[in-house]
Amino acid sequence: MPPFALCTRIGLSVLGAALPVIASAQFALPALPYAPEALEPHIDKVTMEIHHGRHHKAYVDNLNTQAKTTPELANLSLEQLQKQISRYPVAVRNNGGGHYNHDLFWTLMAPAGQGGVPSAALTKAVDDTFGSLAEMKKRFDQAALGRFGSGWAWLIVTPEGKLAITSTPNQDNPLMDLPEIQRGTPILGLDVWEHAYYLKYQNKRSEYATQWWNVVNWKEVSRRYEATLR
Ligand code: MN3
Repeated sequence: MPPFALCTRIGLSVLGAALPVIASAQFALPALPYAPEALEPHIDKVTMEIHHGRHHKAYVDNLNTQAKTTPELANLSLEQLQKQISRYPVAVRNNGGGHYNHDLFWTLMAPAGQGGVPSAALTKAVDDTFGSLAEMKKRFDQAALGRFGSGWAWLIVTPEGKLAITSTPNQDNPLMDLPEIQRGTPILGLDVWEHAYYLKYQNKRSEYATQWWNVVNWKEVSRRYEATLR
C-alpha cells in the first residue's frame, strides 16, 4: 500500500465525537510522494503541478459530487469501485477511473536515480515473457504510442499470473469489469493524455514516453508485482 493510501478516504467522524456515525466518507486527493519539481528534467514542475493539482483534483471533486447522489460510492475502496464500474454511469467511470489511475501513477514514478531496478522476481517474469527488459519497454512504448487520443499504457499481471502489456482509452483501466478491457492487476502505467506531457514535449508523445523511463519507480513496480504472487 502506498504511504498515503490511508489518507485517500476521510471519514466525517473526525469532525467530532458528538456527531452520529455518518457513513459518507469522501474521496481525497493524495499528496504527491515527492516535490513537483523532483522528476525534472524528464517531467517538468509546472506539468506536475497542473496534472496533480488541477486534473487529478477535478476527478476527485467530480467523484465526490457523484457520491452525493450515489452514496454507496463512498463505501467502496477505489479498487472495489473499478472492479464493479459497469454498474455505474459513464461519469463515475471517467472520474473514478481518473482518480484510481492518477493515485497509482504518482507512486510509479521517482526522481531519476532513486527508483531502483526491477527486483529479481520481476526481472525473471519480464525475461520469461518478453525476452528482456528492453523488449518489454519497446512493446510498452508501442502500446503508449498506438493509443489513439487519450488513454493509458499498462503492464499488468493477468488473472493467470502472467505479465502482459495493454492499453485503455480515456480513464479506463485494467481493473474495470468491462468486456472491451483486457483485465489484470496494473503494476505499471503511463498516462498518455496530452495534459501529461504537452507543456514540455508538445506533440512528441514518443519523446515523453522515452524520457519517462528515467523516472520509473522500479521498487514500487516490483513491490506491486510481488504482491500479486501472494
Ligand atoms: Mn492524467
